[in-house]
Amino acid sequence: MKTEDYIALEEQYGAHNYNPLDVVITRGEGVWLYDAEGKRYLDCLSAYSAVNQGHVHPKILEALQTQAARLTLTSRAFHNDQLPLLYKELHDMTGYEMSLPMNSGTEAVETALKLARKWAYQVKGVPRYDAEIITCEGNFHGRSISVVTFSDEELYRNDFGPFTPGFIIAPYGDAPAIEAAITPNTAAVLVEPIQGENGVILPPEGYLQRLSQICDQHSVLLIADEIQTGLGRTGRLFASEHEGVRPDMLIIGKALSGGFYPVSAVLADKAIMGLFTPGEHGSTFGGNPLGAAIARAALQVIQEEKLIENASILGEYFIEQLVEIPSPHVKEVRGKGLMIGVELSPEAGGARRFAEALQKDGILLKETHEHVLRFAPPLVIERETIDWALPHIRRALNIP
Ligand code: IF1
Repeated sequence: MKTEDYIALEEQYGAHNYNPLDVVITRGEGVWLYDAEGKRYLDCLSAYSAVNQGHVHPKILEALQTQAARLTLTSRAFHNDQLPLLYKELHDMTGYEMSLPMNSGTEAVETALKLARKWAYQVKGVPRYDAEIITCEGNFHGRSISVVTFSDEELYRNDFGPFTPGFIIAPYGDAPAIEAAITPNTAAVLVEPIQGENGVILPPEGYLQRLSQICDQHSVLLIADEIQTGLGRTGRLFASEHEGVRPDMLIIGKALSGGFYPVSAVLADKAIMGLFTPGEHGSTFGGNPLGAAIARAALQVIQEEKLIENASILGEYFIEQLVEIPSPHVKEVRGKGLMIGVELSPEAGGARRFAEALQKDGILLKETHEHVLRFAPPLVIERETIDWALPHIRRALNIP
């Protein structure tokens, strides 16, 4: 079958909840993707940072194959021999005393919201059910009805009401605005250290630190959604570390499985995580042995192949090189590590056509919020590959 044949099937039989580029990917290896005609592309999206370890990483594949041949799912009615090891390895790697495994990032976000509300009632003494959670303008935390409740992107909310009460939206990057939104009923502040979907928006220096101080002063939990920024993407294990902040709850997903399987988790210390009692929360696949074995291998790859350092060094290099590219269309280049956004001016006519120009030159990425090209290759990328890409990016950024 050819590209157009696959696309025709999708057009006829699939829900149209996405508008993908006209490319059909059939194979991935490291930073490279191959389409139905065998054309090679540099992946600069990494499945929104789920493939930090590179496509089909052999060590993670081996862990999947070995575990899948032994045991995939038992339900949490019984223990299994992989989850306890993942718990311990997450503790050793992140320093958090406990974790709760889920599947999608949205489920982990919902888990953190439930836990924050429980903490508000049982520890802070907020009257039931008056707990409030403050979120930020421009946020993206997933697609469930409660989570899109606090999105300010109409596209994500349209026709999905009625919505869930108890959420407040405050400007992003503005710590005093968060403090002003705090009431005696505030349970938590939920924040992305860098807003990915909103166009790789970095808050002002010291923002997270200020947020952490404000939360401590007002007995409010700080929850960091590091589903996209975490696990090396910004050149540190967690983006929160750039400011020396240790959130009360930290949410991870995506690269936790290296893109092989949906695995997410909420990290917290016992004083918070210990509030969950048996039966109060869970999911069929949450903590299953196959996902746990895959996550263990995915975390080992990040450490053994020094992907965090690579993201830091090559992210700095990539940004420096992108800043040097002369282009009438570029308004700003910004990012941290290998989480990079190139914002185009409104006169450039939208980032989609530049993404299509890059696709022709063998580079795949996604525009976001109309005017931003997001460059987020797998963290295994090498300098030579960036050097290969730069002339193509220069050409694409100079189309008329
Ligand atoms: C889509 C966006 C990115 C996330 C953060 C939670 C989740 C995500 C910071 C939920 C998921 C994905 C979802 C996917 C596209 C992609 C995305 F464009 F939607 F916003 F990355 F920016 N927190 N992001 O980035 O995790 O339930 O998806 O596992 O929905 O189109 P999930």
